[in-house]
Amino acid sequence: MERNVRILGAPTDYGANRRGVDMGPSAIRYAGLAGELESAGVSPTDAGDLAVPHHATRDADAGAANAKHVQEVEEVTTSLADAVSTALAEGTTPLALGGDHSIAIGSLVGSARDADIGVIWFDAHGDFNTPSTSPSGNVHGMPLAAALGVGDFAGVEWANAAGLTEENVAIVGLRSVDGAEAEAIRDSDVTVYTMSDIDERGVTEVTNDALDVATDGTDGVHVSLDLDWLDPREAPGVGTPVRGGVTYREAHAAMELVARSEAMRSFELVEVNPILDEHNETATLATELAASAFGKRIL
Ligand code: Z70
Ligand code: MN
Ligand code: MN
Ligand code: MN
Repeated sequence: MERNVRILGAPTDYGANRRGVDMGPSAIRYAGLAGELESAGVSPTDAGDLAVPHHATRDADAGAANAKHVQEVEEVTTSLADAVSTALAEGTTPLALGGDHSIAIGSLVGSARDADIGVIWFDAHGDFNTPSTSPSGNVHGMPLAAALGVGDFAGVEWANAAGLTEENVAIVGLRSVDGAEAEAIRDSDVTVYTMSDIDERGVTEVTNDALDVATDGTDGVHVSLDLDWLDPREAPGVGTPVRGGVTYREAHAAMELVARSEAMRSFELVEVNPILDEHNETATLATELAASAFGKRIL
């Protein structure tokens, strides 16, 4: 049976420190997302964009210094969580378009509302800060900790993902982590594969191990793809580029393994920043990687 994919735009930059990622959903659509998904043999329906409060209507310094715009993040992620869980209940696969990575709180809460899920977090960053550890106060550096209820996020109902536990979370491609954040990751039961692991063992073996972690005893996997997972040479249009990321080929290989596992129940593409991009190539790459994740074949 053909898989139906529901595209959910979340044009927000409230979790990030710079403007531009709020235009990600437009750029990804303009790059040809729907056509790429069709070429992967899935049937996409675009549900449009979620309502995001306009910057002009909000205090520029809203939120605490260690959790900037947290109220706006709560508003956006709460509506995304509802849209994701509704999409799943209606038999479709939600594909959320960021926006900054804070939207993952909504994807995870929604995907784990009525199921036990695992997560594969393809990212240069750990996104495991809490307001107490964050050097920036940007919530896009916190979504994994938030969904897992780590530290300050313990018992924060809007942010905690019910059917998600640390044992089923794998971070892949880590190469930039803050001091106290690293400590929190080490103290957790999350599994981490750094870029060194990919260097030593190859992206195929690492991704298969990550899939084992995320599928162990779960009903399905949420795949969170931060485009800064890739090397900035391949993906220049991101807010926080970090040298030494995966190549074009490695990224496709990983997404093809995701497709082959048939375990993906929800997906997101985040941190595309069209203002910093070159000829929309990062958005285009995002659409091609989505096609690979949904099973696009050459023959
Ligand atoms: C840093 C912080 C981050 C994404 C940057 C950066 C976090 N650790 N996450 N870009 N996606 O501010 O917490
Ligand atoms: Mn991220
Ligand atoms: Mn990142
Ligand atoms: Mn479990």
